[in-house]
Amino acid sequence: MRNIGKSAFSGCKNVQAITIPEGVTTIEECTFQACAAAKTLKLPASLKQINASAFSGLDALTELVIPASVDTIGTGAFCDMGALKTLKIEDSQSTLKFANGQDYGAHGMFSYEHQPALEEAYIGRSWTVKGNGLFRGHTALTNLTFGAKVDKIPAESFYDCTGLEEIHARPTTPPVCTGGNVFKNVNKLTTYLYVPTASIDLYKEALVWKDFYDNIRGEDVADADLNGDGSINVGDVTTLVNMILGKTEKVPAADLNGDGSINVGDVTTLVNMILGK
Ligand SMILES: [Ca+2]
Ligand SMILES: [Ca+2]
Repeated sequence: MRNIGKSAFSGCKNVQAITIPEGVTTIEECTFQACAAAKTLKLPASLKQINASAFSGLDALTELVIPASVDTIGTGAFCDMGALKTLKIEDSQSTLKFANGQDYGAHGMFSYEHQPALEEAYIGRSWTVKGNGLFRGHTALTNLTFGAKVDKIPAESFYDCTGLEEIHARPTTPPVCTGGNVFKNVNKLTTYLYVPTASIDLYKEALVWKDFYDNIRGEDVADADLNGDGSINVGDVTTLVNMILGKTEKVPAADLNGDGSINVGDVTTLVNMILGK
């Protein structure tokens, strides 16, 4: 199965869980619209395209994960998700394309009106959007994280996100903010910005990020994809061993077991991760 037909499950009010099988590449318009009882949604790693209103009205869903494979998201695909608490857009080197942003009338993508319970967002890749900032005016959002692969942030993306308390930026190079309005009206005195310790000075000099100057803190997060190729496998073991042998520079992300040093214990942790233990 590659494709699920337009409106195929639209209005299925008793569906509690939606799992879309591996191999599916496109979710057509309105496919799962108003499946208001669905508490879980599992999207496959094969998915490329989510069309307009595909999941709008999933009013019981609390968590949404957008797989790294997705490259386009249609108008209002995630509207009216009253219970949605966390959003995760998985890490990818490629850019995610949104059909529209907040200023598209009632069809805005992520807005307080559509996901009033959304507190936490993890964005693992760069994105483009038609219209104004993707999350503009999303006052419920308190905790925002950018994955290490994000390299630019479009204008007005978080304009008026006045509820923000913590921003975690994982990229070692500060993402380029298009224009100065990315965090307009976000309180720079009460919102903390956490960045990799070795990059604090870079963030203190970078456009937009420097506005958080006094509230920039160091935070190093373990990341097993040590060679940065998007998957965790034997290649990362090689990179880690080279770090331990002094052939490659050690990075804080390599402390996978969190004991404060980078040594053979981290190799064990990594091998166990690869073996799924
Ligand atoms: Ca890797
Ligand atoms: Ca360690």
